[in-house]
Amino acid sequence: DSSSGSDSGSGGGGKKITLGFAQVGSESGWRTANTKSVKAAAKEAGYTLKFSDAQQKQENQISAIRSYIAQKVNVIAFSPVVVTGWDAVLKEAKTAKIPVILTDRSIETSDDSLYVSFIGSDFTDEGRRAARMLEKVLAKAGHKGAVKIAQLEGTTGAAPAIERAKGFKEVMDAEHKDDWKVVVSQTGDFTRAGGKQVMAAFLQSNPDINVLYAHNDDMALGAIQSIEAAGKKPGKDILIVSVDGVKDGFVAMSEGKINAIVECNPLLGPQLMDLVKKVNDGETVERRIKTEEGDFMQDEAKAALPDRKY
Ligand code: GYE
Repeated sequence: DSSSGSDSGSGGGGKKITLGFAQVGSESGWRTANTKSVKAAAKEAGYTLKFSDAQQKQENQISAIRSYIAQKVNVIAFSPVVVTGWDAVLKEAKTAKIPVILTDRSIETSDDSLYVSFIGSDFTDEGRRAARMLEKVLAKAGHKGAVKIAQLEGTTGAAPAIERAKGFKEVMDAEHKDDWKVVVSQTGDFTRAGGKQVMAAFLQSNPDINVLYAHNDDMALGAIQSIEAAGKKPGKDILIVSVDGVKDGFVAMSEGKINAIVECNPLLGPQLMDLVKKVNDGETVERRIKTEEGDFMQDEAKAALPDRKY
């Protein structure tokens, strides 16, 4: 290929790039699609990919990153399960001169030099968009009176859980203080099983809930099972807004069981591989790369379903 002849040691050039990718886990449909996208794009780009699944445990991700450092990969990318506690291992990567890219989720650190770029969605904005979708859903349902919201939070300490709650609350506090109230809020760990279990408990303690805001589709799908088991109609007795837009979410929406979905795109692979190449070549890259997304109401679900890519 045309890039040959520029081999400059570990800097890349004609050499095959080795990328170490430390994935969060396989907790949701979103994650499955994200993993597929990363693997396919690495293959397409001709990189050697070292991939690990941390099963939603930070200590597993830290060991995976350490092993990538020991193996002297060219670039490390990872999707941090929680926001805090990364400085030590990222300093080790820095000392070893291995650039780190954050994908999907962000971290909290006082040292900005510990990663070169962060590619992924704006979760606070997704929270705001979820509140805006709820406004539309309530108007469409002709809902009158108190809005008693149950919130299924994502993994405790994870950026999407913190920020999706924050963005939603921002709109609620600013514009709906008198009529909306989050009456129960708990983590369902972004899983179907978690959503099902926590929703069952919510319905026991607060049988008058009339809205569910779920931080992802999988928890909404689990919750739907508990709502039905309690003899209620999801999408009618309990209006549901969730985030992601995975296929199963769209199916439930086309069946009238979810009222609106805020899209969060997991197909980050191709953009990530471009970024890896630039970083490996020593180019300066954008510090923050945001993904473009849409919002969907129930009446758009059927038409959109055949075109869903994940
Ligand atoms: O929304 C959820 C997944 O970090 C954006 O993680 C991601 C979230 C996604 O488990 O389904």
